Amino acid sequence: MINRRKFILGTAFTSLFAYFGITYAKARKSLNPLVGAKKAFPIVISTWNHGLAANEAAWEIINGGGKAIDAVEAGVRIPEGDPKINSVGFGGYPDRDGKVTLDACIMDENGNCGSVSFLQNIKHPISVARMVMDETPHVMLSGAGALKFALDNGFKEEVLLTEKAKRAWENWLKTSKYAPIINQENHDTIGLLAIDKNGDISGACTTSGLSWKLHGRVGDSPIIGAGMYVDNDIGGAVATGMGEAVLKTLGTFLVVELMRNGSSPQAACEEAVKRIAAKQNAKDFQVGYAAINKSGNHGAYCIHKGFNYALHQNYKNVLVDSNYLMKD
Ligand code: SD4
Repeated sequence: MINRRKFILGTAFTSLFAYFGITYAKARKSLNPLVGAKKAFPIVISTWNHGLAANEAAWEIINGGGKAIDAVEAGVRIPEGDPKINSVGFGGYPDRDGKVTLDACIMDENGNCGSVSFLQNIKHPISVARMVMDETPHVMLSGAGALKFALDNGFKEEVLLTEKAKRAWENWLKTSKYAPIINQENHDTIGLLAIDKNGDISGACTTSGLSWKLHGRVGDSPIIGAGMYVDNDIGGAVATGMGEAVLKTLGTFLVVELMRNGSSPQAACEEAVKRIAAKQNAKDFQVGYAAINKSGNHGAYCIHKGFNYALHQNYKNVLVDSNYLMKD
């Protein structure tokens, strides 16, 4: 027979557990606004119109049950290998000395990351960055060291300066006027984020950087937290445009931290763009951000009209114009 005392004690304990359970759930929700949010993944999002083809390659992997980290690498390899794209990998416009120098980084759901900067003559810098992540105790390799690492690991040295890019460079040499150009040729660095069916997030970013830059210049794209950042508990962000402006604000880290503190991906991208415009003269340069949160909601924002992004969600792959800050 249950005596009265035991019964009262049992009820009290049950109530206490229930109270703390609810309080804990509430606290967790207030700490992380995404707990309990409706899921909108798998999703792939990437910068500019060359993102459409990249998204397709990434989606194929994710849709087949593959991991986000494999999808983001496969996705950005498409523009890297396309000689018609003048801002990424093979066919990228060179620096002022006629050298194509490449920057790339990659990050997985466990916070592992790899990066290469100032890498020459390797068509797929993202795969070298992946190898830095997977096979070394380091995060970043640069210049001659990155090239040696790539060659030691089976990558082939190739000429990346196409005839078209060479002609554009020779044309530029006639005046050698260096001015940042807004939305150069309407396509640029590719930054790509994906959430796989498991809900895991990864990101990749790869570029030949600003055309006609000083030899040795490295932009935001290979810097974790500048060109790209992922936190599997929160979301991810990618950046494109004037790398110096992104570097000065560690833009993608900022976007993810804003989301951690409760901002939607859209609000976080807007705040990060405003942070640049508040302290830098952003009249003549472009920066664009795209972001996703853990539930698969996305956002994007940029300084000037012209930035667009490719979104693959619900089995549709579409190009979307980003809203922008400077309306006139
Ligand atoms: C860089 N953010 O090297 C890259 C390139 C880019 O518009 O996106 N240019 O600064």
